[in-house]
Order: sequence, then C-alpha cells, then structure tokens
Amino acid sequence: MIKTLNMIFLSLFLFFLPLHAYAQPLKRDLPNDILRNGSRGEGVKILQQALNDIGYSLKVDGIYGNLTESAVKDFQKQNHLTIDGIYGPMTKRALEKKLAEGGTDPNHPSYQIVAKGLNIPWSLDIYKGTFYVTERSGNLVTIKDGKVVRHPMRLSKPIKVYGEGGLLGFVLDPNFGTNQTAYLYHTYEAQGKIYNRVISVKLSGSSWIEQKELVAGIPGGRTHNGGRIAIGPDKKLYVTTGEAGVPALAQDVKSLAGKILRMNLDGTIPIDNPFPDSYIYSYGHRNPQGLTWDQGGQLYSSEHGPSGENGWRAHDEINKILPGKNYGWPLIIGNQKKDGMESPLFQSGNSTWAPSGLAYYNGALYVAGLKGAQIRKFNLSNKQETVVLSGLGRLRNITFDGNTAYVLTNNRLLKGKSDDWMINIHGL
Ligand SMILES: [Ca+2]
Repeated sequence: MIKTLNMIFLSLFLFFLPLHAYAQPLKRDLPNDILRNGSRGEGVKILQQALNDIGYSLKVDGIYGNLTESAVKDFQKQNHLTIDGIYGPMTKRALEKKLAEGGTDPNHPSYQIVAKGLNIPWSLDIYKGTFYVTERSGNLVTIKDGKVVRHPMRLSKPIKVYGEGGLLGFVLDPNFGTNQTAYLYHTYEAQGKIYNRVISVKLSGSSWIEQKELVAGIPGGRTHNGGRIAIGPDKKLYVTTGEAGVPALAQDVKSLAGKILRMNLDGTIPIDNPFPDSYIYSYGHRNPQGLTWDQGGQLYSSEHGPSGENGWRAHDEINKILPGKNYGWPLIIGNQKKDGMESPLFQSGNSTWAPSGLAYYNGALYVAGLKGAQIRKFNLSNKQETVVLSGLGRLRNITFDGNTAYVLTNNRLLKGKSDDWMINIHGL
C-alpha cells in the first residue's frame, strides 16, 4: 500500500520534478517466515516491496495471491532455485543478495517521467520534440509536453492483438517533416492464420492512413513475432521477424520467419541484398526485437534466447549483423560454434535478459530487458557489461535523442490497470 500511495502522490504532486532511481544497495529486513499463496500480513508487504525494488510491479497489499506467487516463481527461476512459489530461507537469501547488488552501478543516472498512462508501449520515434509511440493494443500515440494523444488509424487490415502480437514496430520516414510518412509493423489474421506485415502510413490531420503494404505474409503466432523496424544509415528499412514458434523456419531461407529483412522504403527488394530477389538480410534468428547501428554504420541486433526448446533456456543474444550470415537458431545457442554460423557478440548464459529494444550511444550498446527489468550497457571496446537502470519493472525499448535516452516500461500494473511510463535518462 505504501508503494501504491507513493506512486499516487508522485503522479499528483511530483510530475515535473526529477525522480532519482536508487543508486545505493537496497536494504530491507526481509521476513524470516515461510510465506506462500494465501499468506497475509506485514511480512508479505515487505516481500512485495522488495520484489518491486528489483523490478516487479506488485500491489503492496500484504496479500500473497497469484501475482505475488508468480513473481516469486519468476525470481526463483532466474536464480536457479526450486520453482515452488514459496518464500523460504533460500529465496530470502537470493533476494537479499539481489537487493545488496542494488541492480544499478554507482554512477547510475537520474530519470524523469515524460509520460504516464501508456498501455504496453512498444516502439518510439522522435521528431522535433514530439514522441511517436506504438501501443501493442493497437494505438499510435503522440506525446507532446507530457500529453498523451491516441490517433485514429485507417488500415486495410485490422491489427490482431494476440499473444505477443499486435501493433509493434514504428519508424518515421527520414523526410517525415515534408512527407508525413512513417512505417509500421503489425500482426493480422488471414484465413484463420496469424501473420505480420510492414506498411507505410501517412499522417493526415490527426489520423494515420495506410499508404502501401510493403511486405505481408510474415509468419506470426502467439509468440515470436519479432517486430522491430528501423531505417539504416543506407536509408533502407530493416525488419526483425520471429520464427513464430516454429524453430525450423529460422533456417529456411525461403521463409520470412526468424530473419532480419532489408527493403527499400517503397517495399521493393534492394539489388544489393545478399540473396537474389529476397528480403532476407540475415537468418537463423529466434525472436529478434532490437536493431541499431554504431557510428561506423555497423548493424547490431538483440534476440530472445530459448525458453525450453530442446531443453535449452536463457542464452539471450546480442549479435553483430553481417549480410547473408546465419545466426544459428535452432542449431546452436549461446557461445556454441558451428561452421557457417555466427556466435553472438554478447550472450546471457544461464540468466535471462529478455532483451527487446537496442540502441547505440557513445561506444556502447544499450538493451532494454523485459524479464531482466534492466537497461544493460555493453561497452563495445572493452566488452564490459553494466546495469545502468533497474527497479522500474519490465523495460521494452530504449532510444537516444542526442544525449538523452528515452525508455518505455512494459506491463507495469497500478491497481490492476496498465500504467506504463516513458522516462528520460540523462548521463548515460
Ligand atoms: Ca544465435
């Protein structure tokens, strides 16, 4: 309740004041009781607060219900404990350790809330102080001076909000100022099957109207829809697609699933793509959801590792993407090697980042983590990894505008209602 009240007070009175994420290790006197689904009381409250401190978004009500149980299970899973959802001595010790780490590095940044009340925001692009955000539930949102506006859309195929699918990627045309054009990636249904497509849309008045279908029929499903789109330094549109829950498709160079695609902004295939007459730029991907380029124009992508396939788990990846290369899924994971396949630049081993949005800034890659609930920084020269932000729940995306990073949270719940934020961070 304390945390909930705090959030309400913050939203009422501190909206424009900078909020500081914690820098110091967090100390909480965790209860010594055994707590389980059905437990109630002060001990449960302290546990819920502690779980929120490391990135979960629980209501602190002292009632150990299904949400608390699933957070405990998730925590146990990530810390390689028995996954029974019961808080006892082992879970307590692991939680104390996690709190002592504080989740952030000593030079961690301060952040401000730019907008609240978002519903699973997924992508962000910025033009002259206006933020263009997609919500997975099917809204294109603009945010200006903290005000959130949802715009009507006229599309030839309705957005199918299903599982991990919905309205996902979004990017403004390089000439948006004159042509009011943008590109988006969304899930749809045809003949009872789930697909994804990439289209261009134009802002007319306050409505977004479909202009052209660039590519359709990208296999989709309840999971692994990929969905990030970005325009490269070469002015081509790059698209991440998931293998739609069918791992073999990632190795099939006739399928658009489990790939990074590259196309001209009118949807045609660039003549210098690695495979003739194909959108495929790289393959062997499971569920890539991040794309970025460094100063020298090198492309990188983040991708979710396995969650049980072949008994494999975790091993999330950050890859350096080269044209025509095979990134191994489902034949190799993590640092495994195989002839003709690329191993990742960074991988999470037995822990899980669940990496989504990826951004390059000043010699480093920054990835937004869902399960990990962190922004992780990967220094490209010394290969060091640091956590630069945590404690805000699942994080979907990070985008830099000059020296400022903008981060979207995902699935934060406030009193059972979605309350995702866009925050900005200075000093990364
Ligand atoms: Ca791989």
